[in-house]
Amino acid sequence: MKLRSFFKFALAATALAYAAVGSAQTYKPEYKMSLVVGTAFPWGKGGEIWADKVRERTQGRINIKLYPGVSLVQGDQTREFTAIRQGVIDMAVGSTINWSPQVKELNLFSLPFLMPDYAAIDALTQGEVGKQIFSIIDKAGVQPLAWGENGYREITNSKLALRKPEDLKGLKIRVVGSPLFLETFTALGANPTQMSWADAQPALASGAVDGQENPMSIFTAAKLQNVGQKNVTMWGYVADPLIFVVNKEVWASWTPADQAIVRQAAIDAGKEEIMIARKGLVEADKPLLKDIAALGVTITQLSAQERDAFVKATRPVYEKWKPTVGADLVKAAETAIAARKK
Ligand code: X2X
Repeated sequence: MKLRSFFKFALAATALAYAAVGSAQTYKPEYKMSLVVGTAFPWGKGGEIWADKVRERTQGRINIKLYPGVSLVQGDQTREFTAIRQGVIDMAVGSTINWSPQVKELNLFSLPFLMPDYAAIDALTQGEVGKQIFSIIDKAGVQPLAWGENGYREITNSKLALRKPEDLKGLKIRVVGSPLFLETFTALGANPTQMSWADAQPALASGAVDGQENPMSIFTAAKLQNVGQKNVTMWGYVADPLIFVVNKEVWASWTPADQAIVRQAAIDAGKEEIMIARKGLVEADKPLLKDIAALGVTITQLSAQERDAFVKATRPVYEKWKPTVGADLVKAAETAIAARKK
């Protein structure tokens, strides 16, 4: 080898070595995944499934640690989205409700009685509306990858079996951190109070609040019957999807091949998580409700007419929030739901 070509070779080799080291250094030894609840819940389980698949399929190149209880933002779930964008959190499986203070379009799923059944949720998340929402999240500075599900949020309380809006009068109900929830429960005549999930459980236990609304999978895993929640009314007024996301800088630091692995793992985990979240609620005899009733909980099913009274009472809130969510987006959602395969 001539001296000049030797130098050229050495230079190229050095550059290559630097490039290799450089890209290796952009991979962190561990990535932090934020979740509101742990692996005893379908939601936390979904996060675990995602992390396991990624670790396996990348041969450990991407190693994820779970942080349930939104501990990376000291339990304040309404700050989670900002923390993901800023890089305090590397990735998350988050509820549309908790991110709606920053991404107002996510209030779509919290419009009372928008989605009458599971097919309606799927019509949104698996269709054009889902794509639009992902592009909005992307523009808001976070990389969206897949959908999961927390579930239909049923109303529970310690006082009585609710059958009509008037039954809510004066009941102190804990709600999550979007103003839409305060307005919905105020319209129903209840006395809503906003607090984090971490604060909700002691507040229910002490009787500081009478009731709350959450999916039945949350009810069972958190054992809400032990904090006075002896009455459940199945009204299916709102369901919150979950979204699997990654911080943008973290996303950009991965090779395209690893990005594809993480995305596919999120899609696979999301599908599994949705099945776990719906387990016991989609079968004809709804075994999960039987299990809950066996714990001494009264489960109230509303007739179509009874449910309609709740729909009517909350309709002004739905109308009021339309422009905030985006009139076109709401219209697209209503159209997709009307056209759904049941
Ligand atoms: O706080 C709640 O109610 C919960 C756990 O369902 C959410 O994080 C939206």
